[in-house]
This record gives sequence, structure tokens and C-alpha cells, in this order.
Amino acid sequence: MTTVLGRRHRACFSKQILTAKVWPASNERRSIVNVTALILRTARTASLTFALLFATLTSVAHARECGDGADGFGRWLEGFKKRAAAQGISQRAISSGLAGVTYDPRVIRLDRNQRSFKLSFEQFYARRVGTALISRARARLKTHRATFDRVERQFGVPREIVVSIWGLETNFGADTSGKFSIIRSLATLAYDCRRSPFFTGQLFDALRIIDDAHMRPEELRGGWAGEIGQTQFLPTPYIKYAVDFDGDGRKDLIRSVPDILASTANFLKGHGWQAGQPWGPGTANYEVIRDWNRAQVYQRTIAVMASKLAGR
Ligand SMILES: [Ca+2]
Repeated sequence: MTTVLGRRHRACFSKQILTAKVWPASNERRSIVNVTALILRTARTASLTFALLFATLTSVAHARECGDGADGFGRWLEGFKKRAAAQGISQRAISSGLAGVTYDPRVIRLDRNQRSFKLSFEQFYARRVGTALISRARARLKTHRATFDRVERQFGVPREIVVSIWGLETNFGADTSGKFSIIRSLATLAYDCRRSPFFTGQLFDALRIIDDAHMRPEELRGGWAGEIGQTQFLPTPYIKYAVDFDGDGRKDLIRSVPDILASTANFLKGHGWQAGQPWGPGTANYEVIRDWNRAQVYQRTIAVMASKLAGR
């Protein structure tokens, strides 16, 4: 899933404007009693102002906890661990998940070198969907027919859509290189100023995946941008949509085909997929495909490949 990779959040922090009113109204009667009340009120508002000022400064300092190089990563990581604990993530998950994590400059280079899709749909489709991919998709539909039946019944998403996404994302799991530690990638991107808030949230959720014992830290290997498994879920959608469909108690998007297919369908259902309805451009279901991937050529490729498999 590469839905977020085109987004740019250049701002590292936002300034807050202090608007607290400090002084009481000027027509205050100056009797001794009122002066006392005035002093008390002033003290209260001053203290409120101080609290707001403190909160603002803290928030700015907090938000500034990002950097553009390896220096400062260790300090940032210590702060992140405290924030993770404050979010209720267990010490066990924090220390096992983040043990020995270092800044990865390769991830930053890859992030900076992203190119938008410059190919036309025809070029992109021809490059990605050859006869080999179509025949592998047909073979998967046959091998996993019973699972696809269950997925369609439970989530209302056609098998042709799910199998197309599976093929396009990782060639049915063959292209999950596992070169990158997902935690290390996410920690690097969370610390990096470009999209720090977004990836900080993803890193919290990666620790939650470990905390809930769906995956062990050493199993979390994948692409440089932190996507997990055969249909490339980022941690936040993983937490939200992953399904244990083989009933072994774990949501395993790396190895379990039933979990992978059901989770992918559940993502689409969760984004409003309408069972039994068409999925071509202009339909409600096409809008759901857009939630899967922001690149227009990719959206159309999913839809066209699925239609081809469906014999339409
Ligand atoms: Ca499972």
C-alpha cells in the first residue's frame, strides 16, 4: 500500500498563538474586597496564561523533536520510548521492538528520490501486467478457491480485485524482499522532519502489532517505507483492518494467505466497498480503490486487471 508516499508534510511543527486574557475589566471597583478578588483572579489568569505558555513551548519543543541527520536520533529515540509508554504500549514491546535501532540513511535517500508515476496508464499497465502475472493470478484463484469463497462471503469484495492487488503489490508474495527492518525504517522516517507526525503514528502502531503478539520484531522486515507483508500494509491500517482468518490467533500478513486475503478485503470493505456493484472509473467502488493507492495509473491498473480476470 503506497497511499501516503506522495504526500508531503514539509512543516515540522506548527506555531500556536497565545490568546489568553490576562487582565480583568477596567471598570473593576477598587474596594479592598474587590482588590483582593482582583489579585486572586489575576493570579488565576496569570497562572492559566503561564500554563498555556508552558504548554505551547512544550508542544513546540516536542514537535521540533525531529532532525535532518543522524545526530540527535538517539536522543529523539529515548523521548519516543517515553511517549510510547505514555500511550499504554508495554515496556516489553518498547524494549524488544526498539532494541538497538539506529538511523538508516538509506531510507532517507530512498524517500527523497521518490519519483511520481510518469508513465501513462497504457505504459504502466503493459509494464506491470503481463500474461505471466495474469496466469499466476488465475493459478492463485484456483489454489485458494475456498479461501476466496469465504472472503467474498464475509467481506463482499470480489476475488478478482483482491488477487489483482496481491499480484501488483508483491507478485503474490514473491517480491517481499525483506531487506529493511520495518521498525528501523519507521523510526528513521518518524525522526526525519519531512513527515514526522505521520510516521510517528505508524511507529506507535508497529509497536502495538508487537505488543499484541501478531508479529515478532525480527519478523517485521519489508520495504523501506515500513509496509508489511504480501499486500503491503502500513502499521496503522494493519491495526485497523488486519484479520486473523486462519484462526491461529495471529494476524500474520507476511505468511498466512487467508489472513492476507481477508485483511485486504477488510480494508476495502472498511473504506466503503459495495458488494455486487461494478468497480470501473466513476463508480463508488472505484473511489475505494483510490483509497488503496493514490497513483491514478495504479488505481486503473487494479480495476482493469480485475476486469480481465473476471472476463469483462
Ligand atoms: Ca492468522
